[in-house]
Amino acid sequence: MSTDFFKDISPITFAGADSADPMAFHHYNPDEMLGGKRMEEHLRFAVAYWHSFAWEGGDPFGGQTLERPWHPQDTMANAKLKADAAFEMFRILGAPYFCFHDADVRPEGSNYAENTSRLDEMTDYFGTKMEETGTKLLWGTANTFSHRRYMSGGSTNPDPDVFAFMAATVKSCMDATQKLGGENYVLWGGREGYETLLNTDMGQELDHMGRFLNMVVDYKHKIGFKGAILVEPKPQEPSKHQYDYDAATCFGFLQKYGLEKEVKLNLEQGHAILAGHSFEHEIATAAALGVFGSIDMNRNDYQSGWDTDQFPNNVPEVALAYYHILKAGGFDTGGTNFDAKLRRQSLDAVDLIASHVGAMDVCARGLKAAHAMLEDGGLETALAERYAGWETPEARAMLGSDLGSITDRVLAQDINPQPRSGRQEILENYVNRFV
Ligand code: XUL
Ligand code: CO
Repeated sequence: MSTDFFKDISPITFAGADSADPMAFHHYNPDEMLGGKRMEEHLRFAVAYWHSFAWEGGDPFGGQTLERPWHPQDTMANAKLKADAAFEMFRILGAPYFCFHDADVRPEGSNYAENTSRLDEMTDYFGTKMEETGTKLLWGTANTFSHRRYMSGGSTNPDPDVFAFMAATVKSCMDATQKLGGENYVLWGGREGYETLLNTDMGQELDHMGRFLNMVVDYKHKIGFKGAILVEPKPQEPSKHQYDYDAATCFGFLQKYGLEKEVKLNLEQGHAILAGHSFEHEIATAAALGVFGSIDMNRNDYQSGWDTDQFPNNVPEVALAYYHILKAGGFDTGGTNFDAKLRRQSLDAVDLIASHVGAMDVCARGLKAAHAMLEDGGLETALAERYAGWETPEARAMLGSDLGSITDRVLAQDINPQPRSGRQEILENYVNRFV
């Protein structure tokens, strides 16, 4: 089936930085080589099905603003129409990947069996579309947070029947992801947290969540899924206290439940900011701990203080994020997912395309700046100089010694360190040359 939803919009092509055409790429040139790798392969863009096709424009004060030919989203016929439009958009953008939750792609059924048979039917429909268009699946995931059954959590729910329903739902989504050749499987624990300790046994909830994640990893190996299992940290919202607060918290959790070699992280810019971190801090933390996986490249509004899921538009921020990704060796199975939605007044098909075009350009600019900084090596040289003292045999030997021997050396050599400038402003000025 084809739709006429995007009928007046031609495929987006690279027109260069001097072009004023709003429906062209000015920086994203998929074939441009950066360090022996095509830009497309560096960035690995993905469109989030939920925000771009399932979200209807509601906010806490008002309902639907977006009117789409596939509304209302309660029939399989409309689910297929939505899929037709989605794959049409992936083609127009030249986006190599997409991501989806079960609930985005199929109408809610009356029970688990109906949900699963609908998901299976849509999985087959996607399979055909993916073959036709060449679009690939970056990751699949289950929505175990929107339905009222999950209001007190999924794997952390006090009701074991909810745990069971959620576990079976995740299994069905892992099966769908496997069938479609997905390169990762993501778990965002939207309701895995609590509102008040007055009604919460935190230790028991964490143990259940750890046990559940072990089951996910076991099932991955059982079905021979080759992709990565990724957990997505977020500090607040919807639960007041989320167990997957940030990258460091997630790592501690993974380690406690023996999963730090099996599970990596999908980091989101907006979630990093909500946790009081910069995005590059979260990326560098995950990389240092060996659990960096993939990113959701959507920002929040800095004034509103909640998760507004806006398309990225800040090149210096994006550049530092890609700098740390490149430094960590770039993406393996991960990629750049736009978990971003339009503003609710952006009603038209053209808005949906333009938002992604702009975001892809911002990321391309950031990537180019990051690559140029790495090639130039200025930041790495400054780091090497700052830590040069640790290259001496004496300093290295100290790490293998003990407090008593260190004290003897301090006394014998009268070690009396003098502070040295951290050069922060000079380094900030350096970065500014590239962005
Ligand atoms: C929610 C969020 C999710 C995950 C996938 O804030 O980011 O959409 O990316 O469930
Ligand atoms: Co996300």
